[in-house]
Amino acid sequence: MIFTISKILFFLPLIASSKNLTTTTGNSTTARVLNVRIINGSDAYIKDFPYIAQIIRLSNKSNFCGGSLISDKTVLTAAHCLREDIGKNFPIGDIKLYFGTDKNAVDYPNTPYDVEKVTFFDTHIEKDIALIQLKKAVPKEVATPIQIYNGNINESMDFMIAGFGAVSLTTHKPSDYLMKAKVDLSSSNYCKRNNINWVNNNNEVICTEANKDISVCFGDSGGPLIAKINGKHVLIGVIEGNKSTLNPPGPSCGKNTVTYYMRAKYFV
Ligand SMILES: *[C@@H]1O[C@H](CO)[C@@H](O)[C@H](O)[C@H]1NC(C)=O
Ligand SMILES: *[C@@H]1O[C@H](CO)[C@@H](O)[C@H](O)[C@H]1NC(C)=O
Ligand SMILES: *[C@@H]1O[C@H](CO)[C@@H](O)[C@H](O)[C@H]1NC(C)=O
Ligand SMILES: *[C@@H]1O[C@H](CO)[C@@H](O)[C@H](O)[C@H]1NC(C)=O
Ligand SMILES: *[C@@H]1O[C@H](CO)[C@@H](O)[C@H](O)[C@H]1NC(C)=O
Ligand SMILES: CC(=O)N[C@H]1CO[C@H](CO)[C@@H](O)[C@@H]1O
Repeated sequence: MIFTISKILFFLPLIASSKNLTTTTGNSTTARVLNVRIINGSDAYIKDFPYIAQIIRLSNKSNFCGGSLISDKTVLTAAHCLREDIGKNFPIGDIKLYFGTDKNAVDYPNTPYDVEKVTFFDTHIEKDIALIQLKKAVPKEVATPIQIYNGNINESMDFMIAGFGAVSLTTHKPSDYLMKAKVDLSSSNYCKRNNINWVNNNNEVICTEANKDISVCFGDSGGPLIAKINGKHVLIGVIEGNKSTLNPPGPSCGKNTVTYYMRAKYFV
């Protein structure tokens, strides 16, 4: 099931549907090889994305959203991962975070981390970015934080997204394994047309478009938009939502879509 359109969002958030826990079979080696139905992304390994957080809601056993560890006790994610609407937060006790694994923690749970508090950044308009303070620190052996990039960004940089997002256009099921895909910054008319909050890519909202047939809308909401600078990952933004560029609208994932992100440096 896909989340309904939030009042302020002009596109559909990338929240993953819940998974049927009883239907997962096989061992990880076998499953990993077979799990190649992702929308043109590729397998990602935890050693390359050691800051990845999985956000799971206990009440509906759903790998709901992604996030990025930015200090040993702090995770950056999307606001719509933590609330239905302004003032209607999901209960903190219902949210658990998992680190240090590229397997979907719904099926392969390791140590859960509890939420101490959440912080939002709304001003006169709603901002789809939030911080989670954890009750206890994540040890270095489990996960290492990613640094937020403070410089300007441009189209010649290498950008990537990673997450456990939907694995096909027809099912909204999350992936069993962490996946990644390259994305390209865009400043096309579609970026403005689909989101009035987009100004340019060195502002609060960033826009990317599908590179050829590679899906740009592949990660869960809340997950990272990463740049690779001199081989090192830096955090640029938080995955917010995707939208079809076709008229009438086609699928909002894969070809002919734009994806929006909230730029981390303006908030943290
Ligand atoms: C999980 O439950 C909440 C209500 O507590 C609901 O808003 C949300 O859509 C559910 N998610 C899924 C994937 O079922
Ligand atoms: C979930 O699993 C149960 C038991 O195998 C099955 O009856 C049900 O149809 C499944 N539901 C979905 C949505 O796959
Ligand atoms: C698990 O994977 C191993 C190694 O590939 C294989 O030998 C074994 O048969 C698999 N077990 C199951 C239950 O699929
Ligand atoms: C793009 O940004 C990178 C990293 O800051 C910088 O090295 C490069 O010179 C910039 N390129 C352009 C065309 O501005
Ligand atoms: C995935 O890539 C293939 C081959 O380039 C393309 O035909 C297909 O449309 C792509 N899938 C999506 C959902 O964009
Ligand atoms: C990967 C992903 O979650 N893509 C989503 C983009 O938005 C549409 C509309 O909500 C979903 O159908 C896709 O699953």
